[in-house]
Amino acid sequence: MMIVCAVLALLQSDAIDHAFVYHASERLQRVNVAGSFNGWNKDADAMEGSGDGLTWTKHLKLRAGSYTYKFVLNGETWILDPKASRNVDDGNGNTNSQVLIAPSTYVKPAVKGDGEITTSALLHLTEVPFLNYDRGKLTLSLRTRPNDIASIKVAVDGVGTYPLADVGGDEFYERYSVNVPWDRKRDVRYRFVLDDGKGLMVFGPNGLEPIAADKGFGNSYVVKAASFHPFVVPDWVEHSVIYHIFPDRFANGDKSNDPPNVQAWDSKLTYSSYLGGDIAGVEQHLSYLKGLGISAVFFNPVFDSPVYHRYETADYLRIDPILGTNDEFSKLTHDLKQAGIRTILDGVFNHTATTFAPFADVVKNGAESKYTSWYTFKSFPVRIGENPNYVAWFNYPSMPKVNYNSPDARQYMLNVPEYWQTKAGVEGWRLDAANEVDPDFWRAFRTKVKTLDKDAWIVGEVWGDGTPWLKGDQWDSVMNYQFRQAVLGFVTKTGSGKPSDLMGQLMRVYNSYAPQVSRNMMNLIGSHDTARILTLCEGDKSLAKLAAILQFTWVGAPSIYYGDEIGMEGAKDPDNRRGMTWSTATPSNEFLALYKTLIRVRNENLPLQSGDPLPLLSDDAKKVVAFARVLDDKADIVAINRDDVPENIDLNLKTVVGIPQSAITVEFTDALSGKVYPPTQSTLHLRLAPRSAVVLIPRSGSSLHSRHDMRPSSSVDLALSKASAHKEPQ
Ligand SMILES: [Ca+2]
Ligand SMILES: [Ca+2]
Repeated sequence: MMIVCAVLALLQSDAIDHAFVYHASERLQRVNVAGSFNGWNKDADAMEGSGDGLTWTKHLKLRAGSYTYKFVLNGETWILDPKASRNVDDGNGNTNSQVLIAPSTYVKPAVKGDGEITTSALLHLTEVPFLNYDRGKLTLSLRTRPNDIASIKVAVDGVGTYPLADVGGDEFYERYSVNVPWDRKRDVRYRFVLDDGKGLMVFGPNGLEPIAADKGFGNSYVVKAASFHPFVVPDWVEHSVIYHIFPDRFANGDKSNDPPNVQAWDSKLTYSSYLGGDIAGVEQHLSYLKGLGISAVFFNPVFDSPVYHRYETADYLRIDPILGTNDEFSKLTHDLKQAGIRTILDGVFNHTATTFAPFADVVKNGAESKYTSWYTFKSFPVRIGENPNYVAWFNYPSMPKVNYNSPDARQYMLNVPEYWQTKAGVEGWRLDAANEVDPDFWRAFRTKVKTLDKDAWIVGEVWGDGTPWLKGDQWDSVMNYQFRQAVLGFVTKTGSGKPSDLMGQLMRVYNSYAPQVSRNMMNLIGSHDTARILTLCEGDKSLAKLAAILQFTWVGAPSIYYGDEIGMEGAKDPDNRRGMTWSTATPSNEFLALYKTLIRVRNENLPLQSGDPLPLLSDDAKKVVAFARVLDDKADIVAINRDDVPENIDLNLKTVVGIPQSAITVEFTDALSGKVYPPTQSTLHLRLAPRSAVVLIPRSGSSLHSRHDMRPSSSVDLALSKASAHKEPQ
């Protein structure tokens, strides 16, 4: 309890009063401010108007950070702040005003070695992401003010002292981090030792103290081996490639189960079109899925529902008859499993359909129903229609929100994973609108799912930061829309196209989670909720391909939205949900060829699945980005030229901290072109065609050192001289 209070005090000390002010040119009835701090809710923060209705002000307590916002005039007109210091593109073509809230303690500039440390910025918690256990190492991190402290070490009682490395940050906070080997058998007692030029200071749970004031190994954090529970995520995910199927639109394998209002497969879509896709259709394309090399399928909802997208569930224990039967589905999942493909289902637990039996019972019996506690009714009888008299998702009358304070509702929903994991061997759940459901329900859900199958995967739908749910008690992963945002910013014509933006955002997202969670991310470049990648690239195939290359080489499990692998186009919903164009899924399809290569390359190379990311180059002038994926003594190297002209780059790998020397002095093969790069002692010369990439894979047994062992030294000299005389690849 005390620890919790201390943490709260620390976090609250960050809250800063900020006044949003808007000067109107004509009298307004009301003005609100909506932004990233209130979920873009246009009604949440009403501004206070002056008597003449011209000047509007709202004070908000915000934690230090960067926020985007707009003003909403008279409840309907969204405008930028005319006095904003900066307006920023959100990557989807929308521009918002941005405000940076600096902590109040930042008035004096930070300087390294001046003896002054901004204590309000110092933060360490004995939980993710400040403390994490992964692959035999304990990672300890400290948050500080940027450019403030000359050196930081962590002293581990009885073990030693380790220097922390700067692992990145933002305008306000820098993160320093170190890996300490830990066998999880002994307790770990540690504290941070800060040197800023006026004697060593100790930072621990009691705050910052001069080291002289410290008795013994006091003011230390303790991790008890016996009670420590590492955040373990299913290991198979990082080794997987996911294929995302929208059931009504993938393939119609059984015309006999089509709904009466079914449309032609290639017809223009509305928000209520049925095309008749079904389980038989997936079954009939099993060899296609297997041929792609994917290892998991994520299905959008498959349960009985009154709507084609099935995000309104009428029966959680029944496959929609338009798709097939429970037994057909169970046969499919087992056939998939036979082909090495796991099944992930879409769980819509936030709300139900109004035809779901418990809700329908309340509609019929009103206050007398035994199901009234399953939802939040404001009055009876139930009124389904505009402004319903019950809590509903976004106030949509067709989506009444489940009340998880009801033990009966909770019990029923917890039975759902049990049924499908047992019946059909389902191995993962994607949770719809997951950030809106009571976290207590997710904790119970996790316990249930993992008790049935400790390797089952739980991935939440969150479009932004997923850290609140990714500390080990709720989910394993999120749909990584932040990854998509970074990629779009790089490849689309409306994005900045800057390698430094791409790498900065990718690393920021990577660092915000525990490494095992980042490797477990569901990395997508499109979904049923977004326009397709090729359309966002305005039909420019080379740019869409670069997005795919990033998806398959960055940290996290790639998730292919059906049809992206054959270059399908589609603007936002409903156009992004077209029927799969099977006629174009041919060997001559250039996207299909690339995707198959990328899937194979990823499947065959462990560093691409499990390696740590290491930025190598972000050259904004050349528009070239390069990074490595380092695993043990191996490093795969990816370089991408976003520019319209060829670029030459030199990667001086020897100077990069974090790449083992043995991973540099090897022969590399570009997995995309097959071109071989002979071993070099330090610098890799690359000539990159316009809008192209190389994915360099070390050839096993090709290192200079292993050659040295086997051959006379002159061979090594020859290899070296070849490397130094090596002409740029054409
Ligand atoms: Ca300082
Ligand atoms: Ca059908």
